[in-house]
Amino acid sequence: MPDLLLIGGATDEMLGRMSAEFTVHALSEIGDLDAWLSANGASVTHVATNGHDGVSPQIMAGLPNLKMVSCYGVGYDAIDTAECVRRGIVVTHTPNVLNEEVASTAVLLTLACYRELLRDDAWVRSGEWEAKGNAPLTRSVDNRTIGILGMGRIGQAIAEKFAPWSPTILYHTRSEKDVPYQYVDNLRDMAERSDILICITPGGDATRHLVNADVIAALGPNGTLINVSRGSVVDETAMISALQNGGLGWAGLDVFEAEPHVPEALRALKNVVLLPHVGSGTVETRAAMGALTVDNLLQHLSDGSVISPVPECQ
Ligand code: NAP
Ligand code: 8YV
Repeated sequence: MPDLLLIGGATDEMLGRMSAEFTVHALSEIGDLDAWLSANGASVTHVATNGHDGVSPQIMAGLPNLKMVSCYGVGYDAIDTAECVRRGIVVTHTPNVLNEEVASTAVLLTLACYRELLRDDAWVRSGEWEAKGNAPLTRSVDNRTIGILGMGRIGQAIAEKFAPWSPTILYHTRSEKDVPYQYVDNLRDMAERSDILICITPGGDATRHLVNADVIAALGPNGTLINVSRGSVVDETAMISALQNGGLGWAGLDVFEAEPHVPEALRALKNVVLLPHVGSGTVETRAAMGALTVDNLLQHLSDGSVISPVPECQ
């Protein structure tokens, strides 16, 4: 059977299907990686990885006959696709099957910020309700202006998911899309016009710190920043200082610049809701992502084609 290197975890279902067709080598069980790559690297033709771990330069270099990388996740900024294209390695990912889940996470974070979910939960648990009476009022999410940075598969799902709250939807991307929302060609202008700014672009160099101190200042003291894209899209240092000094009202964050490290200064703030990168993290959606990850591997093995290549490999 051909050899597959598994980077990161996999569900039992994924492992079962992969093991039926490949000899699976789990990176987590390899002690001396250099020695292992020298002894076995040449026989590995397939890699299964995820959006966090990607494929390190050491592993890329140690697998001279690699033919395919299947990524469990739609974001693939941790994979050097330019190098894969140069070497003729096909890269696949898992678009679409997670759109609705990540959109739900964006709505969840927005509602949690606006309705002070964490503060009010603590109000009940701590006994403040009995001791001090009713909790202070919160703000309504209804009829807000929502600026969406990134209007691809998930951005569109987010816009649709917010419909019951009757928002005005603006969006910013590099090129205008055929969608029923208002395009704003300047991100700072969009932030200035928005109550809520939601980030849902890919990560990587092209989007690094798009949301900088200037954009955050434009969103302002009554603004809410939601990030479900990649931590690198937001200047975390600028965001933290704005949240500390009242320059930015609230933030709902699923992603961080140096995951899983989250700065203590951010953890200490009351005006943030923090999630451990679980935008797609439900049993149902992860099963669909896992199925597509393995379907891509098995199809490539059977006839050399794949179902969902990344754009660079199409
Ligand atoms: P997609 O369909 O490719 O959409 C990406 C959007 O971003 C496009 O509208 C694109 O438009 C825009 N964009 C790209 N570069 C930009 C730039 N420099 N400035 C402004 N806009 C830019 O991708 P998707 O499927 O919606 O996924 C988006 C990202 O969400 C993924 O890559 C991943 O990083 C993240 N994600 C996070 C989670 C989570 O668990 N939190 C889960 C899934 C996905 P233009 O090309 O016209 O600019
Ligand atoms: C996953 C994601 O958490 O798809 C993505 O881009 O960020 C998430 O769905 C991740 O990729 C799984 O490792």
